Amino acid sequence: MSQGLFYDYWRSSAGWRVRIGLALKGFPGAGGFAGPEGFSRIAVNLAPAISEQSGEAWRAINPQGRVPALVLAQDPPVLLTQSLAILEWLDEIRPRPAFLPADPTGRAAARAFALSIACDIHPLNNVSVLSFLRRQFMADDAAISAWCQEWLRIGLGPLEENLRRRGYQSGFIFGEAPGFAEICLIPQLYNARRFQLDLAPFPLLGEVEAACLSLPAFADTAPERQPDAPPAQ
Ligand SMILES: N[C@@H](CCC(=O)N[C@@H](CS)C(=O)NCC(=O)O)C(=O)O
Repeated sequence: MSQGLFYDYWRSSAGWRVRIGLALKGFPGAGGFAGPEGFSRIAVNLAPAISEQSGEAWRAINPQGRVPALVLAQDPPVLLTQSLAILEWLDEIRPRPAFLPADPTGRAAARAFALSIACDIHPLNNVSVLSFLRRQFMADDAAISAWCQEWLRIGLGPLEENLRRRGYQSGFIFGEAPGFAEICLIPQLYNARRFQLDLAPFPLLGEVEAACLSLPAFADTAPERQPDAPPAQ
């Protein structure tokens, strides 16, 4: 019997946030395998040709249709959605290691960094948004790529500047350990590469990424390591 079900998709960057969160908090199974102390991971296939997110079976569980989601094994079962709400919940049920700095000002800054990604960058590159651009405005691959790169550049630039102004040189952003900011940033940089954005103008964000990917909680939960990822070519 696991703690519940974790609905995810290998290439979902919001899902990767929760995989990292579960791993940092020491829940077994965050890398994609079930365990009695962890969450059993169930893949929802978001690939355009399959679009399980629009299917009745998944909508009956999560009316919003998005991943990630947790269904806690309680009576009755409890649905948790929205990656940042799930991360807050994880931080509340297992306070160590903390996802936020101790001081209120640091907490606000770390939340702002994470929200810039989760609210201002990620939604514009989402599957449903890109599908609508193709369907409604006949956007081809080049147009989709230009769209994604534009919003990524506009979003990542101020985050690079944020790090420069705080005198960041290496390691984690808000202390000795990764938290909300890094958990949102690393999957977003993965997405940026997927959309062929040149990351050379963001060297400090690259430093944060290197520090994070040296940790198993980030490396072992990477998209390609998930059981529903297609085999490497
Ligand atoms: N704000 C939500 C975003 C969730 C979300 O949009 N997930 C994407 C995958 S990364 C999704 O399910 N997309 C389906 C769609 O766009 O139809 C969160 O942080 O959990």
